[in-house]
Amino acid sequence: MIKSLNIILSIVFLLLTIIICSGQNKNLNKPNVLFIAVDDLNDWTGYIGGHPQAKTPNIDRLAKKGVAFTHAYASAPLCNPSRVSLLTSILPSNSGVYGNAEAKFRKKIPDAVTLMQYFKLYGYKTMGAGKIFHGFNNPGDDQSWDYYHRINRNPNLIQTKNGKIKSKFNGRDTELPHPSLFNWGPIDIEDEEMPDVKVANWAISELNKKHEKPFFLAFGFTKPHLPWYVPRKYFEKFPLDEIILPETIAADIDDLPPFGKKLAREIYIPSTGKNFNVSGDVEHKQIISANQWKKGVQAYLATINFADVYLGAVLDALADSQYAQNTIVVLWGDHGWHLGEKEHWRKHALWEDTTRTPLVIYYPDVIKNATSISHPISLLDIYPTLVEMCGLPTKENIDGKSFYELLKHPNQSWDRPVLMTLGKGNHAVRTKRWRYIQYFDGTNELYDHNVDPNEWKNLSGLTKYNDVIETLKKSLPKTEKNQSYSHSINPK
Ligand SMILES: [Ca+2]
Repeated sequence: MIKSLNIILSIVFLLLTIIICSGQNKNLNKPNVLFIAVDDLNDWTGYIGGHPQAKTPNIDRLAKKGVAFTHAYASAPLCNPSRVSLLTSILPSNSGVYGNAEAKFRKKIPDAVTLMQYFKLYGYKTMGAGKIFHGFNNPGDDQSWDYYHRINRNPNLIQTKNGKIKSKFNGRDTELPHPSLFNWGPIDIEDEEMPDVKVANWAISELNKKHEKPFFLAFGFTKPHLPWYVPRKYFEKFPLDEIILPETIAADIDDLPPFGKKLAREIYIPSTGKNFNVSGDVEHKQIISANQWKKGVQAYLATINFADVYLGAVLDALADSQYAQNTIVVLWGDHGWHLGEKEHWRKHALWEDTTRTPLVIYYPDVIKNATSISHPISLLDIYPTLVEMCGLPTKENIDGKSFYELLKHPNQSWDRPVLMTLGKGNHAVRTKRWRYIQYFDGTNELYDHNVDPNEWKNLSGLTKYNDVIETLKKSLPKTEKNQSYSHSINPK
C-alpha cells in the first residue's frame, strides 16, 4: 500500500516537474527584443533615399538584412504624441495626447498598458535608456521598466539657462538670430562624451550579460534632434561646398489653405495653443538671408551620420553576442523633419516630410528578411505586431493592428490607410497613392504620390477628385478627444 502510494507520489512529482520545466522553457524560448528609437530622423537614410548625400551605412545594412519599410509614418509629427501613440498603440484622437505638453500621458489615459509594461507582464525583463518616451534621461513611465538607466551627462557640453544654450566648446558656427534650440555646429570633444554614445555603450553592456529571462531592451538616441552639435569629424564628412539642398519649387505654399501656410511658416504647438515665430519672422527667410541653408543641411547630415555610427556599434555587439539568433530588432524614428521644403523647418505639420520615418524589423530565420515593403505602415501597429511575434496574448482595446503577416508574406496586399494627427481636427490620411490632409476648419489638401512624391501640387480644389477625397475621408476619426484651446489662424 505504502509502496504504491510512493509510486503515485513519484509520478505526480515527475508530472509536476515536467509541467513547470516546460513552462519555463516556453518562456526561455521567447525571442528577445532590441528596440531602437532615433529622434527626429526623417527619410534621409540611405535605404529610403530621402537625400542623396545621407550616410547611414549601419541603418542600411540592417535594412538589407531585415524587412525595411520605405513608407512608415508616425501617428503625430511631434515627439511626445508620436511616442505615446507608438508605445500605447492608442491614436492621439483617442488619447487626447496631442502635443508635448502632455508628456505625463497617464493623466489622459491612466489605464493604458504600454508596450514595455505588457512585455513585463508576460515575463520579460524590460530595460531602457536614452529617449524612449519624451525626454532624454527620463524613464517617462514607471510602470514600463524593470530598469531604466540614467546617463551621466557632461555638464559642460550644453548648458541651458533661460532657454538659451551656451556651449563651452569652440567651433560653433551658426549665425542664426535665435540660437536657443535651433542651432548647430561642430564641437571639439571626444565621441565618448556624447550622451548618445553613453546610451549605446550601456546597451552593449547589457547585450554582453547573461539574462535569466527574455529581455525587452530599449534605447533611444537623442540625435539627430536639435541642436546639431556633434564632433567635428562628422561635419568634415560633408564638405559645405558639396552640399545638395532639398528639392523645392518656388511658390510651393501658394496653393495651401491658410492653416497649411501657417504650419509651413510658424512653429505650431498643439495642446498649448501656442504658435510662434522664434524671432518674429519666418524661419526659412531668416535662414536664407543669413546664408545658413547649406550649413543646416550639412549639420543634419553630420548628426544623422553620428547616430548611425553608434547604432552600428550596438548592432555589432548584438551580432557577436549569445542573443544574435533569438533577438528581434526594431528600429524606428519618431517622425520626419523639413529642412526648407515648403519653406518649412522642423516638424509640426502633416506632410510627407514631417511624418515619414525609417522602420526596419529584423528577426533571424522567421520573417521574410532581406525584403523592402512600400505599403504605408503606421508606427501605431508596431505594438500588436511585436506582441504577436513574441507569442504573447493579443492585447485588447488598442487602435493598432498587427502586420506580422506582412512581415512573413510581403507580397500580399495591404491596404490599411495610415492616420496622422496634429491637434484635434487636423489629420492626414496616407494610402499607397494618396495623401489627404484635412484641417479643423474643413480646409484640405490632396497629393497624388504616383506623380508628385514631393507634394508640390495640391489637388483638393479640383472637382474630379471629389470621389477620391470622399473615400479618404472615411479614414478620418469619427470621434476625437478634446484639447484645451481653440486654433487660431493668423498666417504671416
Ligand atoms: Ca504646392
